[in-house]
Amino acid sequence: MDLLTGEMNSVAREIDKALGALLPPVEDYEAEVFEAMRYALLAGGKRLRPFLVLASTALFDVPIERARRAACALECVHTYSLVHDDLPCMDDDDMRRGKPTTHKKFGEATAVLAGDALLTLAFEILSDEATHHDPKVRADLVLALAQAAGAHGMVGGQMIDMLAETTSLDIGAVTRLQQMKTGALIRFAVDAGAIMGHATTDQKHALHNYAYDLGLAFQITDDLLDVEGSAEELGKAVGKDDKKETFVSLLGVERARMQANMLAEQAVIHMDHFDEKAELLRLLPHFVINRRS
Ligand code: GRG
Repeated sequence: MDLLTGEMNSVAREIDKALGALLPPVEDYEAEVFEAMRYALLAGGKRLRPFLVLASTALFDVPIERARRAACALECVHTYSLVHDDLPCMDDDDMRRGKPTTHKKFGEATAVLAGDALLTLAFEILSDEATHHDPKVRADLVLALAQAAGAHGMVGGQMIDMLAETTSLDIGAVTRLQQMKTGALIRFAVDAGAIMGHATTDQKHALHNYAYDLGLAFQITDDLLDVEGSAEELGKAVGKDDKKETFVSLLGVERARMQANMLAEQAVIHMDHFDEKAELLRLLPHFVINRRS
């Protein structure tokens, strides 16, 4: 197993354990929603965003127990977005991470509540003193995640995505939509490193540019997988995007793949600002564009 795969597997195990401990135990009258949160959050997943938080905080030697909490908060928001995105009123999906979607298993109302509770749990984790002793750092993390997840970030991107079903978007609009819908949380991952590590302005810019290119490369690959991947490998339905413009519908398969490769190479170059501590961040873009799930 190569260095990156080994590290990603080990981060996934570590994050699963930490998330399990942060979730409320399944008891009392509200047990059903606790169980749905657990079901959605501990259903597998690549844990790519937590990995990015840990890799970017490691650049600044942030203590791992603090970094892990920020990583878990981000995964809670990501999982909430998947739970809500799968609902019948949005993408109406039956499978996610190789298992029935949360609303298929627990019903729509409980899935909505589980998503809401995961979103709010993220901010509870970040604002707890255990995440950082300095209240300014905690407030900066909360602000950055709220901005990434909210109306000018992921939620806004999802709104434009819904519009894309009835309106034809050009490449600029699709890029903006994806930078909001998928890119904003990826940017938060590296922002968390910069905030907790008190990065310099140059370091912040380098990390931001890295996340911008990585996020787009990730999304182009997602669009390619929607066309070329299999439901077995992806653990979810494929061909869901055939009614709206995507990078693949606008650029074609070959140009989309070339664009993803170019973005991945560019992302690696942004890491020239850092020493050997950025090795995992240098390896990640290659993984992102070659993934099969
Ligand atoms: C409902 C507010 C709200 C937002 C939903 C992110 C999103 C917005 C919807 C997800 C739909 C989707 C499939 C987007 C494409 C990119 C993406 C986020 C893929 C899933 O992320 P992975 O591949 O998933 O990291 P795992 O399961 O590995 O965590």
